[in-house]
Amino acid sequence: MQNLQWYPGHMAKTRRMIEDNLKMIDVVIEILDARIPYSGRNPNFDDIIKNKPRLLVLNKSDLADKRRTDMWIKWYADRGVRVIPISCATGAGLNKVLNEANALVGDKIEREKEKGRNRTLRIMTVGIPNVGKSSLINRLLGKASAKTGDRPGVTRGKQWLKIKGGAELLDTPGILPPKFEDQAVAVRLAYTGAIKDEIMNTELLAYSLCEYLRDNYPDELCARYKLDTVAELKGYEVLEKIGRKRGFVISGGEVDMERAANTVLDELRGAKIGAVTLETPDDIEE
Ligand SMILES: Nc1nc2c(ncn2[C@@H]2O[C@H](COP(=O)(O)OP(=O)(O)OP(=O)(O)O)[C@@H](O)[C@H]2O)c(=O)[nH]1
Ligand SMILES: [Mg+2]
Repeated sequence: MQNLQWYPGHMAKTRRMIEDNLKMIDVVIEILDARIPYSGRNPNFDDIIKNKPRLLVLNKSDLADKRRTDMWIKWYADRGVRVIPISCATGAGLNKVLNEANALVGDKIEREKEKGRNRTLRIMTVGIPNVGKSSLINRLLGKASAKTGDRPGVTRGKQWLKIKGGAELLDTPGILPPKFEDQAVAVRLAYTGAIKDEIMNTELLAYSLCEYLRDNYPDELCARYKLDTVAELKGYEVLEKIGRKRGFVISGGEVDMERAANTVLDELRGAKIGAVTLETPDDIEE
C-alpha cells in the first residue's frame, strides 16, 4: 500500500489555536466518524486537550453498520469511555449532546455566577477533517451558520458561535496526526474522505477497499454492482468488473480503472453501497 506521511502547515497552526483557546473552554466534544471509530481518533488530542472534560461522539451513524456501532460502543465502554452515537443528517442522538456536555461540566458555571462572573457554557468541537464538526455546531444552533462541505478542509481558522440564551460554541478546522504508525489507519481515513484524494493513489485505494468489501460486505457489494460473486477475486479484478458493468470502457475495450475507482469511493462515502463500517475491534487488535 502507498505510504502516507505528511503534515500540512495549517494543521500545526490549528493545534496552536486549540491550545491557546482551551483555557476558555468548559468541555470539548471530540467527533469521530462512526465508520472508523478507532482509526478516526487523532491520538494527539490526548496531549492537546489533557484533563479538560471531553465528550466523544460517533457522528454519521446513519452511514455506519448499526451492529458494528454497537460493538464499538461496548469496546469503548469496556475501557471506561462513553461514546454517544449521533447523526447530524437525521438528528439522532443530538438531544443527548448538550445534556451530557452540561453534566460533564457540573456546577462550575453556577459557582462562577455566585462569584459574580456571569457567563454561559463554552464548548469546542475537535476532530479530524470532514467528520461533521461544523455540522454538529449548526445542529446545536438550530441553523446553518458554520460552513460545511463534503470534502476535508472546509473550516479555516476559528469560529465562535452562540446559541441564543445558551452555550457558546467554538468550531475548529480538522487536524490529522503528523504521521501514521500504521498505514492501515491512514488508508481507512482516506476511504471516508478525511484525507484529500489529490494526494492519494485512488486506484490503489479502491483496490484495497474492494478487498475489504469482498471480505466484510460481499452481499452489499454484489447487489450494488450486480455481480454474481466476488469471493475468489482480487481487488483490481473486482474493480474491473464494476467498471465493465458501468460501461466505463476506453479504447481497446479496456476498463477505465480511474473512473471505476472514483465511482466506488464516491458511492462508499455516499453510503450507496450500504451502511458500512470499515473496521471492527477485531481488525485493530490483530
Ligand atoms: N450522512 C451524514 N452526513 C453528514 C453527517 N454530518 C455531517 N455530514 C456531512 O459530512 C460533510 C462534512 O461535514 P462538515 O460539518 O463540513 O465537517 P467538518 O468536520 O466541519 O469538516 P472540516 O471543517 O473540513 O474539517 C458534509 O457534507 C456534511 O453534510 C451525518 O451525521 N450524516
Ligand atoms: Mg468544518
